[in-house]
Amino acid sequence: MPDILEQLATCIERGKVNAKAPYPPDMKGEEGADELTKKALEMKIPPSQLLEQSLIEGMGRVGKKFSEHKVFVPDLLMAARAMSAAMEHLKPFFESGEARHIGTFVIGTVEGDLHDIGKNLVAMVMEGGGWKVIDLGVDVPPAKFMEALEENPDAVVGLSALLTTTMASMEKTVKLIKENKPNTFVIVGGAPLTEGFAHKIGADAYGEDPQSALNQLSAAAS
Ligand code: B1M
Repeated sequence: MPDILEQLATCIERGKVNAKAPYPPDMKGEEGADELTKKALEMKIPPSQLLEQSLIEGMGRVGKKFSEHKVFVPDLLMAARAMSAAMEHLKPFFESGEARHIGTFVIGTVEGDLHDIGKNLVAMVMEGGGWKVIDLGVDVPPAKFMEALEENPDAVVGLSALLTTTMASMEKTVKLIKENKPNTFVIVGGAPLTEGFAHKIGADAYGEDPQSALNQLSAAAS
């Protein structure tokens, strides 16, 4: 792998956004995801290689450490920022079709629930994993998920719930999706959930954390 790809993967993993960014302190003054992505594109490294070997690789490393409780929410947020800085340079290639997303992921926090921190982390890690993310926000009624599926028929759906009371709206949402689009892959997650609950309500998968959601969806897509 060219050195620049490994350097860029490290910037994503460590959350080094650009040369001016003071974080992380041990990388102060070094080039970050912003400059290195630009340089790699100038070196004619294909955007898809950049995406897979640097951006997805870096986010994968930090996501795995998060699952293992070796890093925490702020580390994941900084990694996502570095990822966004890199993605700004890759956007034109996605728009032209030169680079492709793995698939489309529609995510939202279910109706009645306003918690979005975990949902946002899942969205960031999925984006970092090469998925196009459509984030419907919080307090999303079941019908709004269906609307998103009408517009993106091949999308997979992620539902988040943080309240025991809103687990019921999660069940309602899964039911509506499965009744109307039985082939849609649905993954659910959130602190009060269990794998058993996910299966009971008819979801296809339970994501314990963002990385586990990414791994399961990427496996289902391949
Ligand atoms: Co609320 N709240 N809250 N709250 N809040 C909890 C969840 C609670 C456990 C606190 C408590 O009582 N100890 C409790 C729920 C009890 C229950 O039902 N079992 C609770 C309550 C009761 C409430 C209110 C009802 C309080 C009130 O008004 N009386 C109210 C409800 C409002 C509503 O939603 N309608 C309420 C409001 C709020 C705030 C608005 C103040 C704020 C939310 C701000 C926001 O999200 N923008 C808030 C917060 C911050 C919390 C706590 C403190 C933190 C939640 C959080 O962000 N955790 C929480 C207590 C706690 O957890 N210590 C609490 C960090 C986040 C990274 O973790 O969301 O679990 P989490 O996401 C994880 C995984 O679950 C997973 O990945 C993430 C990363 O590992 N994951 C997925 C999540 N979604 C996934 C989807 C996937 C896969 C994985 O696939 C699709």
